[in-house]
Amino acid sequence: MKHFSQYIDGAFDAGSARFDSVNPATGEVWASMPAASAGDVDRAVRAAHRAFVDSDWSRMTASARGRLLWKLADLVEQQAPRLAELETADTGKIIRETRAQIGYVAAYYRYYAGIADKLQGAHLPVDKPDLEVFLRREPLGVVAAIVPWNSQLFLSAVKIGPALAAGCCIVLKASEEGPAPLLEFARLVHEAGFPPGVVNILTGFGADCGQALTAHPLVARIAFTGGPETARHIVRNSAANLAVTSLELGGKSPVLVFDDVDVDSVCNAIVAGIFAASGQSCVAGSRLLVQHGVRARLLARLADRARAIRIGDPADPATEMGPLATRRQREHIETVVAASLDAGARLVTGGVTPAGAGNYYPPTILDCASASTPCVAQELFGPVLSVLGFATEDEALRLANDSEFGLAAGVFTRDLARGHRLVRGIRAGIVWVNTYRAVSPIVPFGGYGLSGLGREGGFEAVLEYTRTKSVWINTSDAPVPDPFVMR
Ligand code: TXE
Repeated sequence: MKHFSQYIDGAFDAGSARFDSVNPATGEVWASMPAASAGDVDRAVRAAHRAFVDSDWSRMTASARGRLLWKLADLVEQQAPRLAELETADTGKIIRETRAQIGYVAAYYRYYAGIADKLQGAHLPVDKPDLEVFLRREPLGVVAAIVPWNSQLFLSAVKIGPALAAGCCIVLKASEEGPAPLLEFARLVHEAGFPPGVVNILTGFGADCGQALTAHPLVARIAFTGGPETARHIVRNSAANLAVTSLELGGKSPVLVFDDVDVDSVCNAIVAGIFAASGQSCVAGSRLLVQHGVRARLLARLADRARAIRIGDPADPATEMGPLATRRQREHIETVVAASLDAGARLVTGGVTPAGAGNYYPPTILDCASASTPCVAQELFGPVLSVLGFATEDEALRLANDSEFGLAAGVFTRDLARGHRLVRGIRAGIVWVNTYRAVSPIVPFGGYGLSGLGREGGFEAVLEYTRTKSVWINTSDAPVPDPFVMR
């Protein structure tokens, strides 16, 4: 049994209460985690506020901040195998994916390390004589970051990286599901040498820890990834501190496939889009929209490919798909799949929960006759692909936009003009054409509609952790004129 600590004000502590963490592949308790109380949250936010207002951090040059972030990136890279093992043990995400993703986490920290000393204000050519006006770009203050259980190291890098590059301090709440890699990451923050209070990492439950954090009066910025229901709660909660808030909330992303494509190559992209991370990914391409001419061929090919996926122990490098992170998540998927079959969907493959330990669920494809089938409308956050056919480009676009979400979309066609028309028409924050799932630190990430507010990744994400201050300087030696005479 492993024991993890939380990290507050530069020190590790066990927390006042604890809870057990279950390995999703075995169903066994393997680690004990701190459950942060409202008091722990208050301590962490006050430490972050002190660090922001008056500390080595608040006096540090932007270049020195960048160097610290760079050091953190190096440590993440050095410790990647250990962090990957912990993430696999605590979330069931397969070791191939955790290793690859943690390499990317280091790249995100490096990208933001480089931006720290490139944030600039501006000089404004104001329309008045004898006045110099410039804008200072200043950090917002204390950031409350909340992440869910999928990809915790990655989802926190896209918050911690820009927040620190901008000069903010941060209190991050890991999810109560699978927090081990983030609590271990806190050790790297410590080793990198960030002054106490600059980064605080807690884990605990939404109702007490999450609630106390997002309503804290000293919080100036909230960065959240999770479900839309929690997001609504957080936005209501933030009425207390009027914090600037960004929300990244998943999706029901469409993948549009036209008759002119190469079926084998598209098949690989679709499989990666929906079955990677067992479908527990905000950008999962979970709605396949396929033109009638290629529908039967593509479905047969996809079914063969899905059946060939090696499902098993997530810690085995040969495994291609692991369990779901929680039993609750699997039960939700079982319910929606059953309702979809009742509503007339045809089971192409999968759909049957295997016997035995662990939260396993097979790669599943449902061919649906109507957009109102439950699996087409709801985000399942699991390895379930819902398929709808279409005849024309207009129909494909209408179906693609028929969702309250709008995070990502894929378009597969060899017709360049059609590709561009669809890029313009699709309501989503990311559109991939003839590829799927590509990400980069340099490219913003975020959604339309219920997929959220704000952007993570890329340069503009750092600006969302800053505000401007307008400074007016009188350069004239003349006395200040009579205030009752307009000039
Ligand atoms: O998320 P929650 P869950 C979607 C996906 C999934 C559903 C629910 O469809 O099935 O959301 O997932 C914290 N105040 N996505 O239950 O509950 C909580 O402790 C403050 C999409 O995991 O939103 C955790 O740290 N915080 C998504 C975090 O919010 C609160 C990824 C997320 O939990 C809180 C995950 C409160 N009142 C789920 N209540 C994506 N964008 O990738 C809970 N939390």
